[in-house]
Amino acid sequence: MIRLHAHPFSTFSRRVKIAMLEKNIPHEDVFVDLAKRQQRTPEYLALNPYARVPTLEEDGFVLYESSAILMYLEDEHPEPALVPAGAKGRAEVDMHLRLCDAQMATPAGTIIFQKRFFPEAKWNLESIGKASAEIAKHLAILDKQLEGVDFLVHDRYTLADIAYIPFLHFLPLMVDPASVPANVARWSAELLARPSSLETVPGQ
Ligand SMILES: N[C@@H](CCC(=O)N[C@@H](CS)C(=O)NCC(=O)O)C(=O)O
Repeated sequence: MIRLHAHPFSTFSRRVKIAMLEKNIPHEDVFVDLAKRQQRTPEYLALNPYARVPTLEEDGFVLYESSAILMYLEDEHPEPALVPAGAKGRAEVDMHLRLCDAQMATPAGTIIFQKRFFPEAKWNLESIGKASAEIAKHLAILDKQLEGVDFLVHDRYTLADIAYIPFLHFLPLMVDPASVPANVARWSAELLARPSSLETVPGQ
């Protein structure tokens, strides 16, 4: 049985949880209380020495880094496929996973963390403004890639889209909603409306 060590507010945990729901993979959720710094207990550090969630555990096999976990789940539970068959489709999904982490997750983290967990008086507006500009630049690139298609890779719902869902959820916190380009807005609305997205909406 798979155990998924995660936190419901964690964007990286949410993408794994969504893939597991889409693939209907039986698993046990293990809540890691980040607020109580449970990720730093000796027991958790023995599993994941980087003290982060998510971590997947399956019969003594331990894996962390959400993108690696997503690819492992795809290989072990290929139906329904969330990666197109063949080297090119797989490489394109991999490319988008990396770009999501490099161009979206990093600046998104700067904004989401401050706006969700700190009072407004403590926000660092300079870092938020810089992160927001980086995200806007990335959204413009995604918008071109989404011209005339519903999804990022081969016009099919894949892990590439799933990786973005937790960040798209917070788009209104990160950029002026009126400035979100049309194709990204359409894509985001479709992704966020899926049952697996609705089931994993983070609380307040
Ligand atoms: N690259 C990692 C990032 C994981 C990550 O940063 N997780 C955050 C929560 S979203 C975390 O565990 N933070 C705990 C901490 O920094 O103490 C992945 O893809 O899994």
